[in-house]
Parts: sequence; structure tokens; C-alpha cells
Amino acid sequence: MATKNAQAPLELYGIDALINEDDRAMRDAVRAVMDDRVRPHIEAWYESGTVPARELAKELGSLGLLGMHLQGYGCAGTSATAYGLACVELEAADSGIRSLVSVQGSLAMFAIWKHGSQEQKQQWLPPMAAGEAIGCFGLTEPDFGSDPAGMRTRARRDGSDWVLDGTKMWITNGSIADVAVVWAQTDDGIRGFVVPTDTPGFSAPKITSKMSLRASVTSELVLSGVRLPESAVLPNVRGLGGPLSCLNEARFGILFGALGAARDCLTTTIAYSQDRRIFDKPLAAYQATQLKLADMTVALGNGMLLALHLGKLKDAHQLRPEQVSLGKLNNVRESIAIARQCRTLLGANGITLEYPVMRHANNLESVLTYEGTSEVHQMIIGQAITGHSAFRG
Ligand code: TGC
Ligand code: FAD
Repeated sequence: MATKNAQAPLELYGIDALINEDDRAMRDAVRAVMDDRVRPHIEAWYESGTVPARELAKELGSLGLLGMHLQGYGCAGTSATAYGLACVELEAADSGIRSLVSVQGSLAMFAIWKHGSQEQKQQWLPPMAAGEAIGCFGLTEPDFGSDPAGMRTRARRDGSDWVLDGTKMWITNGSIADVAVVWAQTDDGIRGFVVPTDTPGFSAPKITSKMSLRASVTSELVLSGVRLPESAVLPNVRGLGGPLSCLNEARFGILFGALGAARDCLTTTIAYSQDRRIFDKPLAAYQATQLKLADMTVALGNGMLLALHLGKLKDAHQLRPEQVSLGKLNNVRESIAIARQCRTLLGANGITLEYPVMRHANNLESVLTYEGTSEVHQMIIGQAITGHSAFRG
């Protein structure tokens, strides 16, 4: 028999006291939209491997969620912490929905916002903020994921034009994008290009048969003699620091977002364990269950405290890339561990789409890999604390 009113895991941590009123209101509004627009459909989207991304982008844009922490050009200009809290709610619905927002706002829009010309910003940012234009971000290649410096996509000069050839792989939103930010080798190092996807020579075949991120579009980008004017190059950046500066933004959203998936797994599992009677009492009343639930509550709460701390640093313009790695490594690793542990408590029901747990666990496999694998982030942290780079030779 339950002896006390049960508290939600993050309630036990008193997390709300650390979030200001405006951010709580924004968070609750995003949660309500996810409850209304995504949760009723997500199992079907996941099962069919389709998602109405264009329609959703317009709705998310009308709520000010696309590029929400950027200033100007139709963007909402919120704090970084507010953006992180929105990511929690998006990813509590599904990592694919958070990915849609991350790639649009933190990768494609941020690249143009930070490194683009006035013309590029004026042309692309307002429609992207509104969700009327979709962007993608092409860094990874079939043979170069963790080591993007090795990329083979090449941009060569032809008169005043640029001509791009190469292949990008695993690109979120690729097949539905209106504009692709593509990173390529040039005689002058790595440069970024703003590529309208209707440019001749550009195609983006969809990658199918995924077991993870099924409610998200993932594509190859094929660039075959894509001719662009001089005005297509991002003028304000050269070298790998350009794309990596965008990854800092997206990784920040993920270090919050992943906790949303974990929270959804844990709250689902706590409720399930109250209802499910095994032998002669509820699953929740067994010590073995409570040990698991307590450890997961601690991991989730600690992850949220870390995320809010890093959010504070970012809002104070003090957040360093290796600190983002701390958050991405810990919070995604803990979230996937929570999802997998929750799956054990749901027994056979845990493998179905009727409960969100295995969907989140499968999604988190991608989240663990993209935006820098766990091992990459361990080595970034290792380099920060030893001064030695372990990446090469
Ligand atoms: P390294 O020699 O360390 O650095 C090259 C230049 O970049 C600078 N830099 C950074 N700048 C800004 N932010 C950072 N985080 C930076 N890290 C490094 C660095 O100072 C240097 O500048 P300069 O001026 O001296 O040239 O580069 P490296 O070749 O040794 O590589 C280091 C490594 C492995 C850490 C890096 O390449 C890496 O992070 N690899 C992982 C790749 C990755 O995360 N790809 C993600 C692709 S996008 C994606 O996955 C989207 S998923 C969809 C979604 O988000 O939902
Ligand atoms: P690899 O780099 O081949 O890594 C394989 C293994 O080797 C990993 O375990 C890795 O940790 C390990 N490893 C790597 N380097 C070292 C080392 N130095 N020492 C020891 N071990 C090492 N990319 C984009 O550019 N844009 C996108 O929008 C995008 N969206 C994605 C969406 C999804 C669903 C997925 C799954 C991926 C997406 N990616 C995207 C690609 C993603 O960023 C890469 O998959 C990721 O960077 C890892 O690269 P890789 O898959 O080539 O793995």
C-alpha cells in the first residue's frame, strides 16, 4: 500500500525553483503543444518511419521555437537556458522532433546567423525562423564522421563561381530541406556554402531502414558539379572551427534534450510499476524496483542540475566547448542507461510501441553517436585535463 503521495523525480530535486517564471511558462507551453500535436501520433510516425516535418516546422516556427536563442531576423531571442528547457520538452515527445529543431536552429540557422553575409541572413533567417524554409547541415561524409577534417567534398573556383563535388552522409532534414549548409575543402581550407537545394547537381536521397530516429528524415547529400555564385560562400569563417562552432550550439540543446527522453521513460515506468501487480503486490512496492527507480531519479536530477549550470554559464557567455562535452557525454550516457533500465521494469510490454521506452532507448542510440560520439567527448575532456590530444596517431 502506498503510504505517501508520490512525487515526480524532478519535483523531488526541486528543479522548478531554479527556473524563472518566464522559462517555466515557455516550458509548459511547449509541453502542451507536444501533448496535443505530437504524442497522439508519434507511435504511428515512428512505426511508419514518416513524419510531417514541413507541417510541424511551421507550427514550431509559429511558437518561436526555431532559432529561438538567436537575436534578430525574426528569431525569438530567448536565453540559452530557455532553449535548453524547450529541447527537454521536445525530446520528451521524441528525439526526432528535437532533432528537427536542433538542426534547423542550432546548425543551419546558427551557421548563417554567425558566419553569413547580411544578404544570406536577410534571405534565409526569417523564413527559417517561421518554419517556411527548412535547413540542413552537411558536415559528415561516408568515410569521415568523427574526423571531419578529412572530408573529401571539394569546392573549386571556376571564374567567380564555386563548383562543389562530393557526398555527405546521415544528414538530418536533407531530403526536405530548402537550403543546405555544406562544408567543403577549398584551396583556402574548409569553407561553408549556403546551397539552395534546387541548384542543378544537388540531390538528397532519403536513408531508409533505420532502427532509430524513425520519426526524423535522414539523408545523403550528393553534390555533383553544383555551381554556386561567389555570394554562396559563408564569408566570415575559414577552417574546421566554423562547423565546430555550430556543433557547440547543437550539443548544448542535446545535453538538455536527452534528459526529456529519460524523464518520459522514468515517469512512464513509475506509473507502470504502480499499476502492475506481480506476485502479491505492485511492482513499485518491491525493494529491487525501488533501488532502480531511486538510482534513475538521482541520475536524471543530477543531469538536470548539470544542464542548468551549463545553461547559466552559456547565458553569461562563459561556456567553453569542453564543458559542453561534459554535458553531452554525461547526460546522453545517463539518459540511455535510464531508458534501458526502464525497459527491464516494463518486462515484455517494454519492447512495444504502446509504451515510449524502447522508442526513446532506440532514439538515444543515435543521440549517443551524433554530435560527437561518447568516445569523442571523453577524449575532448581528456585533452582538457591532460593537455594531450588522443585523437591521432
Ligand atoms: P582540432 O585540431 O581540435 O580543431 C580544429 C580547429 O577547430 C577549433 N575547434 C573548435 N572551435 C569551436 N568549437 C569547438 N568545439 C572546437 N573544437 C575545436 C580548434 O581550435 C581549431 O582551430 P584552429 O584555428 O586552430 O584551426 O580538430 P581535430 O581535427 O583534431 O578534431 C577534433 C574533434 C574530434 C574534437 C572534432 O573534429 C569533433 O568534434 N568530431 C566529432 C564530429 C561531430 O560531432 N560531428 C557532428 C556532425 S552534425 C550532427 O551530428 C548533427 S546530428 C542531428 C542533431 O543534432 O539533432
Ligand atoms: P565513426 O567516426 O566511424 O566512429 C566509429 C567508432 O569509432 C565510434 O565508436 C567512435 O567513437 C570511434 N572513434 C572515432 N574516433 C576515434 C578515436 N580517435 N579513437 C578511438 N575511437 C574513435 N551529421 C551531419 O553532418 N549532419 C547531420 O544532420 C547529421 N545527422 C545525423 C542523424 C542521425 C540519425 C545520425 C545517426 C547521424 C547524423 N549525423 C549527422 C552524423 C553523425 O554526426 C556521425 O554519425 C558521428 O559524428 C559519428 O561518425 P561516424 O558515424 O562516421 O562514426
